Amino acid sequence: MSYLSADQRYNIENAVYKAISETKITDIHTHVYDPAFGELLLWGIDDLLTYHYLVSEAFRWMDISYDDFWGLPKQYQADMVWKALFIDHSPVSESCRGVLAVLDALGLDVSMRDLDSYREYFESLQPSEYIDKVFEIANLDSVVMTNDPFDDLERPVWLAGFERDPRFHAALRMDALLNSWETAAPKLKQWGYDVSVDFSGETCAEVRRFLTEWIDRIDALYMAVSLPPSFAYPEESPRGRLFAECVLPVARETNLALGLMIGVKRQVNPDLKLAGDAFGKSDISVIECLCRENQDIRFIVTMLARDNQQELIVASRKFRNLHVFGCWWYLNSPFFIEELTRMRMEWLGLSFTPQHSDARVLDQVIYKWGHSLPIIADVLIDKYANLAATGWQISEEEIKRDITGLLGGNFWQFIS
Ligand code: RAT
Ligand code: ZN
Repeated sequence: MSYLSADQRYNIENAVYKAISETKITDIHTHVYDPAFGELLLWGIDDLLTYHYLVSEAFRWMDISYDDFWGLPKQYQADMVWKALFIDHSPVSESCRGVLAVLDALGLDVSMRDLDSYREYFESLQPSEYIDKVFEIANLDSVVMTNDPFDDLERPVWLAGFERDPRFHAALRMDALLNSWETAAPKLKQWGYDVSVDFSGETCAEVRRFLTEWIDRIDALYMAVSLPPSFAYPEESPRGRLFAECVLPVARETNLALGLMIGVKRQVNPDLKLAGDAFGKSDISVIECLCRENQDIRFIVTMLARDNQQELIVASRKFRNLHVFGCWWYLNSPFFIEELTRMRMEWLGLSFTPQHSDARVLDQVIYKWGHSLPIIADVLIDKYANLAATGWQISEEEIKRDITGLLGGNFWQFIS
């Protein structure tokens, strides 16, 4: 084992940065929408400032009741967040930094601190040209949406039909179905599925029909659900039943992967609305059991608790039907991205997908990727440098191949 010369490390750094800048990303989990969904596609400064990650931070300083805040027009909410987080205090949090990074990447002068001029800039844009621009800056090839048929705003758009923008893939999200069966069942009934809350009659067959029809309708790449830390498998509950008797059989029949996002404690503070969720540690033996008993089904899994990360990696080493992805939500900040990416690479090699954006506002893909890519690059550089120190030679093509895998290729291979 020898030490690397500065020149050797410099060459590796150059090759990694070059490959990263040339590789188009597939963002495998977002909450942005195909432009055909109109107002559901959020973008621009007021949506950036009222992102729920920022709202909960702002409430730590703002002197206003929850109800009064939510009663304000979006622009006034944005004004309050701007004042609390950017003017009255320095915007050092990851979410605040993200807003500034977006403005800067768009060529706006953040040193002016001029909210009105930022608004004017966005008002001058058309969504379609802006999508092209954002995809270009973020180096995105395509994004995967989160599509829940129980969403009253989203559902009619799918039912009416529209011409798809091929850059926006669909994922069938099953949160409402699996986590709120008591309210989901009557809706299914109203939509013509012969189901009962007590699971009598044809309920499970009808839920399978519902899932299959929606998979076809939206041309889903995968099915997905977010789950609480208490999620179990098997589980004596409506969710357990739906999972075992509807979701798994449909995954098997359609050969679609199942995305599991585990560890969210919904509505710890309901007054905060979307910003009111927290997280908890989950039981990894649930994932192990699921993967062991369903080896013909592929699972793409991310977990929200830092405490679950090492065991999730080990589970993925045991089950090749388990693909680990992303630094989810409260783990999507530089400190955690670096830790998770290093741990994963040291124990899984390159067989995982290090990041997704989870963007809710289109513009956020710029900063979420902008902040993650240098970290992923630095971890890779260290690993290639370790290899080079043994005398292992790596070509630019091999570096490009590896990075293509990490930024989407591994996901496509896993689900295909
Ligand atoms: O990251 C987020 O914005 C969360 O609110 C959730 O959307 C989470 O990512 C999820 O998909 O449930
Ligand atoms: Zn999400």
